[in-house]
Amino acid sequence: MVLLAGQTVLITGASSGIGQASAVVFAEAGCRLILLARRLSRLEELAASLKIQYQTECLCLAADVQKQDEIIPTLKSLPQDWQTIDILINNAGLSRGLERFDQASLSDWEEMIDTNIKGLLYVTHTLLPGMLARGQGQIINIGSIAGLQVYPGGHVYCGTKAAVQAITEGLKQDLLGTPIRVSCIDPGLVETEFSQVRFHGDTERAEKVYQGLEPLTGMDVAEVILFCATRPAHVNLNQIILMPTAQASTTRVHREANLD
Ligand code: NDP
Ligand code: 8X3
Repeated sequence: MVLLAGQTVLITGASSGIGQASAVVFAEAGCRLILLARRLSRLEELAASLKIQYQTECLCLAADVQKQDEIIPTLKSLPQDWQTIDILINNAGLSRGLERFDQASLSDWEEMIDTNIKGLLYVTHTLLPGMLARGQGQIINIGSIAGLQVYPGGHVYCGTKAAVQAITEGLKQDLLGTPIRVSCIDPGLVETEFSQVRFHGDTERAEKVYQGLEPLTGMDVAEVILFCATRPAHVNLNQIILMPTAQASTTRVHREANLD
């Protein structure tokens, strides 16, 4: 296991769920953190609590990864002592809607494509040259089992996560011969704000997604991300798939009546 103390980790989508939990585990490991999302107040609250708990140095960045003219200048103008990014966690992402293809909304599709694919590309394209110049870096993309198995109503979300798979593999191919490592972590059901966002704030519908089973938590996924980041330099974990024990595929879930 490689110790990460003092390394700088940039986490997109750090204001909630898997990204927020990742901030906690990497703070505990002694890293300096760049926390990025649109909701700055959430990032600042997290940074304040990590400062108290682990004395973590954090830089909070309010930026929308969908907006090329916002995210790229933000990342290109990092303060001098934050420019050396050792680990990039491309986690910002979302699903919108679960309607049949012909009834789905074009703006939902655009938001998913712009965030999950284009956002990840903008961030990676901006930060990779620095990693290459320094001869050090690791890129950990958060895909999903949705990128491996399509489910009804999942057409575009699943498509964006299949793209994350392909982009990760493409990076791995193109970075052959460099020390830069690239991984894709593919979780199944994780209870975060994901379903609230998918159903546009319909809490009751969101809660039903996790009813009757014990889903993964953001922390379960964050610990796998940390495992991936702490392998020795010659070990690249290309892909890790994790699901709740009560899930067998995107469409097969075992639910118990007595579990909330
Ligand atoms: P959450 O909704 O809890 O968190 C999503 C994070 O992404 C938030 O911090 C949000 O911050 C950020 N984000 C969304 N859009 C943007 C944007 N345009 N610019 C910057 N940040 C953005 O969901 P999860 O933690 O569950 O999701 C994290 C990742 O995990 C996503 O890529 C998701 O697809 C993936 N995933 C989730 C699974 C699940 O079951 N929950 C399973 C498999 C994969 P803000 O709104 O403040 O900008
Ligand atoms: C999130 C998991 O199966 O709800 O990527 O799409 S799923």
